[in-house]
Amino acid sequence: MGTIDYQEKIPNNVDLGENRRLQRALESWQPAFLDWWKDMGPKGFQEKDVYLRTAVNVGSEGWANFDYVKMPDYRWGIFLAEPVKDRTIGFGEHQGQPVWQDVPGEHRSDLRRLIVVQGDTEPASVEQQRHLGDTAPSLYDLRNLFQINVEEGRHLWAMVYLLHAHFGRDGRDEAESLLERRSGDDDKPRILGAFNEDTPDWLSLFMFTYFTDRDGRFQLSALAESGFDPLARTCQFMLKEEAHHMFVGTTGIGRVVQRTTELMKEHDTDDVGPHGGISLEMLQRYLNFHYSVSIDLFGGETSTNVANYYTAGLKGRFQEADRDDDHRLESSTQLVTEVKDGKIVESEVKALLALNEGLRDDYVEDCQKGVSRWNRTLREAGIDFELRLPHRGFHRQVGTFAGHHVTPEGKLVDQDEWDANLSEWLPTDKDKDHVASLMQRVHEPGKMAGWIAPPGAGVHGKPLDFEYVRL
Ligand code: BYC
Repeated sequence: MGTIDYQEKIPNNVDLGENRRLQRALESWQPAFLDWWKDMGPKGFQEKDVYLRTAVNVGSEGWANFDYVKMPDYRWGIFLAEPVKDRTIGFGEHQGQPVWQDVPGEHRSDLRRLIVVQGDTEPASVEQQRHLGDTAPSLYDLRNLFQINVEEGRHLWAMVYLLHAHFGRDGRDEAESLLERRSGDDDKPRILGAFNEDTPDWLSLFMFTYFTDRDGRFQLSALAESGFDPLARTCQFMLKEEAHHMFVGTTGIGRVVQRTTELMKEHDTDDVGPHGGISLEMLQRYLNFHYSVSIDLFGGETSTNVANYYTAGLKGRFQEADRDDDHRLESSTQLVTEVKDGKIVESEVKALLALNEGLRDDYVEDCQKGVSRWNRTLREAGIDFELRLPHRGFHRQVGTFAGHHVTPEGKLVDQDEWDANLSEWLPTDKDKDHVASLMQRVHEPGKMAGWIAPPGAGVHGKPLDFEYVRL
């Protein structure tokens, strides 16, 4: 496995040097990317040394090299997982045929759309998180934030490479637009809903990395099955980095739960707010919000778009190869939950149309694992409270539930009942003010803010009081 040449302007394992036209296109995009990073990347800290992981090759040894780097000097490279010899398309009407190394003309616009939607989320998340460095609860957390940010930047590079290498002029235009849209902007917002929401505090960041990055895991896994091999291989490598982002979410929320239980016991109260903590009820409201905007990211319960993507061999299912069926789904059906005539019902639909819902099912099951783990912490502390994923119809903006009011327990209610209970279900202004009041920066190595417990271990075998960012 070749080590990436770090003297090159754009480190890569795609033989960029052999393709002068492509190299020039990417080199001309690079300054625009750096300008965007300067304007929209992490605010402050750009001149500081951060203990970061950088990919130097895609092998098991080389993809995680740790050292101090200043963020603007991070080498955003283009890395595809190693090709699988004689790989064939695993599903849809082209099943069994060799994978494509070039974009098939008839699937060009669908593929471009999928790549653009994926690419758009990456800079969006960096924009959403850009102010969080100011209020990091520890140096360890600050470093993790920056690790995520540089890697989301690299994931943008990954999609821009595909656009430049395979979509000609249109691809170059799309790559420019990826740097022009802005999270939350009224005139030129990011494409998907969750990526226009605020991430104003670290509780939101942990929820985002638990729930929204996990959508990334499932979407990338579905694209990693693609018959368009460069997309599949790109996503396979991105998934390795994605695991760390979800780890930050899982352990971040776990540490908040831990600290809350300590404060509850110490002060013999559920109301830990006055003691500098985040109550379990408040945590549940944040969870309800982030879960609901994240399950919206899977699209409608039934979708002809997704049926077309699947049949064409562009986007598969999570762990497609492990599924014991015909991988064409032309005659199978599936039950989906829908709102019909004012009721929540199960309807049988063609399985092909229900693939978004199928991916959402896999996602929901995975989300539950962390929730169960946090509940174990509560049980072990003798606390009679369970965190829960709300019903999937709760607070939805996309699909069958949009425009309906569904309680976290799954009951359809009218506007009045919804309004009367909203402050129990979603973060209130008071909650947000309280969480904001806790966000005080802690920059002394090894020290933690009072609302969160320390992590179980440091990064890459380093101790907790290691100077993860040299301030
Ligand atoms: N917000 O036919 P439908 C990540 C649109 S996260 C706004 O049901 P489809 C990351 C939809 O585009 C992973 N609009 O949708 C995480 C369609 O519009 P058009 C990102 C939405 O096409 C953290 C219309 O509504 N990757 O990597 O079946 C940090 C009809 O909908 C939304 C991908 O998403 C929404 N939530 O499925 C950093 C993979 N949902 O076409 C990174 C690529 C739907 O009528 N994308 N719409 O104009 C896809 O596979 C699909 O585009 C979607 C939508 C699953 C998103």
